[in-house]
Amino acid sequence: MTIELYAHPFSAYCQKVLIALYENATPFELRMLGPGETPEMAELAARWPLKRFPIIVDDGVTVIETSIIIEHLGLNHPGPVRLIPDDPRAALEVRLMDRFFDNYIATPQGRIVFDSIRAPADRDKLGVAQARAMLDTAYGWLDKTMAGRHWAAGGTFSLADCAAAPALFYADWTHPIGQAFQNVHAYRRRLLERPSFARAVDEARPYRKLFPLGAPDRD
Ligand SMILES: N[C@@H](CCC(=O)N[C@@H](CS)C(=O)NCC(=O)O)C(=O)O
Repeated sequence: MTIELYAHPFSAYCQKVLIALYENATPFELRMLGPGETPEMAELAARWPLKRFPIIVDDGVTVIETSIIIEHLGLNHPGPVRLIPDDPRAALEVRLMDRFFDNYIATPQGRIVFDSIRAPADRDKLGVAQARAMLDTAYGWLDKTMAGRHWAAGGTFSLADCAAAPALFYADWTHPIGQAFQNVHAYRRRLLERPSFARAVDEARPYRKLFPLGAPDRD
């Protein structure tokens, strides 16, 4: 049975999974989410009441959470690109970097964007300031960590790079990466050149007007 992916092409976490699917040319059927209360949205809610996306349905089984989805794909639909190394210690480093990008880049980035679409009276000034400070600290740590590295966890493209690509892509739009962090800029450029991510970025271009802070005229 074909994998069903409930997703939207402009969503950062959906792009994380799309990269993994494109890396191994894994066949799937897109169940496009939104806008509004579509049947696909109702199916998502029925399968995962927290309604975070993407999810996949593989042979009738619902798989949630992007990192788990990518691990699931590696176990059940392996291809030539192994996104989790076989060596357990190397895999641990990949999982660490994946957590870093989700928790300390994508999460504060999302907090700033979601705050911007609230009514002015509901905005969280302190929360946004904390999110911006977290991004600056995370960029600084990443800049040191990436010195001498090509991909996030070393030599080969992995789950961590699937997480990094959309997270850094949108984070730089939301809270620009400082010029001092040249290793991060170079890594972000490498990610944009990776065909799997370049494809996800291209497919999302028609939706750039949805970016609440105004998409910059680049990338
Ligand atoms: N930890 C989740 C995060 C997924 C997530 O937050 N997805 C966003 C779309 S990029 C979402 O569902 N947003 C809707 C919402 O927050 O209500 C994962 O890795 O799958």
